[in-house]
Amino acid sequence: MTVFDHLPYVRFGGPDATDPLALRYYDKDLTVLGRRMEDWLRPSVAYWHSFVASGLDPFGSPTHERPWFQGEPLAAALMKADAAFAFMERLGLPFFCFHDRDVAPEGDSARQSKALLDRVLERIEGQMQRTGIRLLWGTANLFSHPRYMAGAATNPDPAVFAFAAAQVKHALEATHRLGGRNYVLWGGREGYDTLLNTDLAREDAQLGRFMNLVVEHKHRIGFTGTILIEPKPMEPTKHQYDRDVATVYGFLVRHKLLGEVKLNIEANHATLAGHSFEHEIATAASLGVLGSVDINRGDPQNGWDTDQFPNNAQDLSLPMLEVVRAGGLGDGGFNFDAKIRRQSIDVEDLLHAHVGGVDTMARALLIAERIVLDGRLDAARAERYAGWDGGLGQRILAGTESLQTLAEHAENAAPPAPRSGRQEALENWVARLS
Ligand code: XLS
Ligand code: NI
Ligand code: NI
Repeated sequence: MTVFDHLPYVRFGGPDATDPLALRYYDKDLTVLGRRMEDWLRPSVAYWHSFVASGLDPFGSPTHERPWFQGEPLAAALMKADAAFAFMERLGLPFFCFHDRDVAPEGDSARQSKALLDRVLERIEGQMQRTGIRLLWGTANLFSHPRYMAGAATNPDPAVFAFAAAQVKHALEATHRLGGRNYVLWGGREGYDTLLNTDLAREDAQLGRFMNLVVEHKHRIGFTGTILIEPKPMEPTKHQYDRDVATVYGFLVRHKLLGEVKLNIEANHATLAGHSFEHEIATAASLGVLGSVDINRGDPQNGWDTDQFPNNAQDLSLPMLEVVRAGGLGDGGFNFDAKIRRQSIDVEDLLHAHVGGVDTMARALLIAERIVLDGRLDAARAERYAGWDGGLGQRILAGTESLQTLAEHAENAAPPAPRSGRQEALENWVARLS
């Protein structure tokens, strides 16, 4: 018996359904632009937010009661695993994601922590086989324990680096064992709180070495999934080194990791970095490093990572359009890095949250489909750049023109006529298709 057993199995009911827990738009087998909806979205439940978060905030105690929050830690972890799969089975999404410390307790030593993790993995493996739910990605929690307060890979103490390396080795092997499709590195504490005590050059070198060690180990064990870095500009540190997509891209180039590592882009992290979510997805796609997405939303009035479930399909349609333009996420997916609010204390609230979230993504995908099928947006963009497809544009890009020849061209030609960017007309097209 688990606390989720009384919840209903979520079904597709269509837009006119009256059951509040029926899906209106997420019809997993529906063909959208030649692909099943589920294969576009590859939605995933985040173990930490759904089964570990307690409603604790900086001002107050936990508000969510779960039986596995108490008792002997290993027994509690096994109970949590059974409950998590009972919930996910009822929800019916294909994937989940976890940190090592979400699923298993930390032991007194690195060795004991690994043994505890292995013990819980057996249970999770059984549950995965029973339910058919797959692992989108695994990761290591290198930010909660006090040993990581000054960073994991970027810690001033190499002994902490070694501890983090052991943890990532175990978590990567656990991900491999469960058939995970990706492994995520989120550098929560890889940054600084003050420059007064921080050596930026050293910390960059340490982080680059760490990422290379992870990639080497991936190949050593034959893990075929993708290693992903998840950018975030701040919180918990004042400044995080993996600030945004462009910054991480520079890091990958600097440390020769291009082609080995892609990015996991989170909606709320994009906005914290001062970008739109669609900007971060489009940037990653244009640089060839789009890997996966952590889907959530922030709150425009709160300047932190509120990790709420998405509920606005129109907002999400432009990020979704960028994913569709990129041809999808490949082995990645949309992981609900989102949690229910502190006052949402009924277990049903967790199901409402996911049903609404996945329906919002489905609606956004359907809007993106209409935009693509309509074709005017892509046609307008292609037309805007048409000059670069032949003649002068192609010669410039091919490197056969010089400043000298271009100056001669400009001096002999009529001045170019400005053309409208047509933003309002394009916005109207999009709005009418939404
Ligand atoms: C926190 C991050 C975290 C990562 C996984 O802000 O989003 O949840 O996705 O460590
Ligand atoms: Ni995330
Ligand atoms: Ni986040």
